[in-house]
Amino acid sequence: MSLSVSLSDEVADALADGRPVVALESTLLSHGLPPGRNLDVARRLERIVRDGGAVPATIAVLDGRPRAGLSSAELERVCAPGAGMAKLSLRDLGPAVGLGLSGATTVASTSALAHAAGIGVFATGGLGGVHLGAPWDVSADLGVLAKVPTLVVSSGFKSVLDIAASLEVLETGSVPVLGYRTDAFPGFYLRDSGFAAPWRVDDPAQVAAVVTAHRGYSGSGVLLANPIPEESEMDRELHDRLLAEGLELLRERDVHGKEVTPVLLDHFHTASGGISLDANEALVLANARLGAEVAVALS
Ligand code: PSU
Ligand code: MN
Repeated sequence: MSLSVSLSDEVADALADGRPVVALESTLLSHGLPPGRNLDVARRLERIVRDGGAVPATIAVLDGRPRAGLSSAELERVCAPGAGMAKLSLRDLGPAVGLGLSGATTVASTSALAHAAGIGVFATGGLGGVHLGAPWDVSADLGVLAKVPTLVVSSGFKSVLDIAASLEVLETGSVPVLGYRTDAFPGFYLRDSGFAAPWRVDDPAQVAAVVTAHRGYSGSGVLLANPIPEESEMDRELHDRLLAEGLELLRERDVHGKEVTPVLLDHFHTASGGISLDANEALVLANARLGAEVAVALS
């Protein structure tokens, strides 16, 4: 895959020196979190990566140019309400670049751009997967994990998805799935999705050893599944009620395609009075911290 990516000086220098770098995505900022909250999360994500001894590389497409490592003003632009940032999965990069447009990158496109830039570790919130009640709606995140050798740190799949089916697709794609300090596969807002994690690792050195070994056998990515911090986990009953309402809302409003995930997340955030927003923020920050630890262990 040859995708050209413009690197900030800081990211370019770190990569040239072999210092640890962690990629961060922009769709969770522009489409997953409300304006006002998203910029603060974006800055805290970068700070937590730095505190962990790595360089953050937030990825987005600005004016037709994929970028890794954004300035403060560029981060503001990505998070600004009404900035017209499209949601760009991997298939949308060609059109956005060819037509000179701007947009935020999903797990799929961020993984691919990170790899093209030479960045091996990427931290996000929750992956896209197979949708509940719509088994033909399969996020491109899964196919890209099977093809691109990036280590993705997430809290599993977003809990609004069909977890069993999504895990099966990762098995088909030969993607190792590692539970971090847990035997249970995490469920985004919940620590336990109800499914087992295929493997367990207990520290960043073990993750680094697995990733290094895996690269000797396969060109696929690795999923490191980190459960939401205990104190931030959502109440399961509240979660299940919001999910049922959200799915009903999709039917009523006839929502399809790439709008499904943002509409569901927005329903959680508004109907929970911000509880799910605090949970989302806590889990993304925890994943960025773990991403930095693993990037340090790999470097
Ligand atoms: N993690 C979050 N919030 C998000 C996402 C991840 O905490 O909004 C985004 C990611 O960019 C992921 C996308 O790739 O949701 C999945 O969208 P879809 O289901 O349409 O593929
Ligand atoms: Mn979809």
